[in-house]
Formats: sequence, C-alpha cells, structure tokens
Amino acid sequence: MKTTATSLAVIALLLAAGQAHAVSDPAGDLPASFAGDRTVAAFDILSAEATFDAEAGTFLLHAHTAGPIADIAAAAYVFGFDRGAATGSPFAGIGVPGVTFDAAVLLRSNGTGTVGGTPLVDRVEGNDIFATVPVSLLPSTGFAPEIFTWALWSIDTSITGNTRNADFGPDANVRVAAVPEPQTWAVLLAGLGIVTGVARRRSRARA
Ligand SMILES: [Ca+2]
Ligand SMILES: [Ca+2]
Repeated sequence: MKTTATSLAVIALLLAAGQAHAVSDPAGDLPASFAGDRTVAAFDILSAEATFDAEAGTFLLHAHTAGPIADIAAAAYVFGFDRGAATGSPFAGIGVPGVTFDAAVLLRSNGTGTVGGTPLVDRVEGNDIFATVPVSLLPSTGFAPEIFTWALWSIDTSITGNTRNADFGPDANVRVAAVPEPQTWAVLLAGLGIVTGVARRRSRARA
C-alpha cells in the first residue's frame, strides 16, 4: 500500500515535470517610473514563460497580462535574454537591478515583432501573447541555449527611454525552462524504477 502511494507520488512528479514553467508576477505592480497610462491592464504582466525546446530548436515565449492586448496599439513586450555576454543592470535606475540582457525579442500587440533586425510573427489571444523564436536568431554568446536566462518587461512604444517600461515579470533574470527536460525525466524514471524494484522484492519476500 505504501509502495503504491510512493509510485503515485512519482507519477504525479512525472506529470508535473511535463508541464510548462510559468513565472508569476503580482497584479498592479507597475513601477512608479512608468510614464504611460497606468490604468491600461495590458501593461500589467501576471505571468510569463520562456521555454527552450531542444528537439525543435526553438524558444517558446508566452506572456499573460491583466487585460486584452490587441486593443492597446502602443503595448509591446520585450523578452530580454542573457546568452552569456550580458553585463550591467540597464534598469537599476528605475529600481530593477536584477535584469540584464544581450539580446531582445520585441513582441507587439499587432502580431508583429523583431529579434535583432529580423521580423517575427507573434500571436495575440485575449490577455495572452505568444511567439516561437528559432534558436538560430538567438545565437549563443557563451551559454548553451538551455541555460540562457531571461526577463520580460512590457513597454509603451509611444514613449522613449526607461520611463516607457511598464512592468517587469520576472523582476530579475531566470533560467529558461526546457521541454523535454532530459535530466528531470531520467532522474524521475530512475526513481520509479527503484520504487518498482523494491515493490517486486517485497512481494517476493512475502511469497
Ligand atoms: Ca504585474
Ligand atoms: Ca512586476
């Protein structure tokens, strides 16, 4: 019975490992420095994720906001990546010292974006914006793609300078998630193997 419970716990972990790793951000936390319209909910990031799909060779980007995105022409979302060569804290002056990047992916509310000088297509659905970026457009500057770190910030494109930055989520760089996560799966499957082996030995011992 105990072994069955452990097996179920391992299976639950396996299922959890297969899910995406969104980073949550509080509602209503726009920095005081933001010079745009603070009542526009599309600027307020509630969660974000950047996932590296090694098999497809792509980064999957997703932001979820407190309000509809397509209605706000000036809204855009920047995923800043540290590919290995980022230095400094460009937003320390507005109270966000933990964000650093050496590449930026810009996603606009009208379904277009850019990475470096290359145009991108993004997808806006209600309060969500998505994009798929080939790893070839974010070449390494020192890190392997699965250990790139990133942060997201929303901007009002009608404003220039750092007062256009509406919300940061996460407020400091985090590592990309990976799908599938080979090490995680290997460890969990090995764990399941041990649990199954123990159960077999116990049932043989009882017989
Ligand atoms: Ca927020
Ligand atoms: Ca925030």
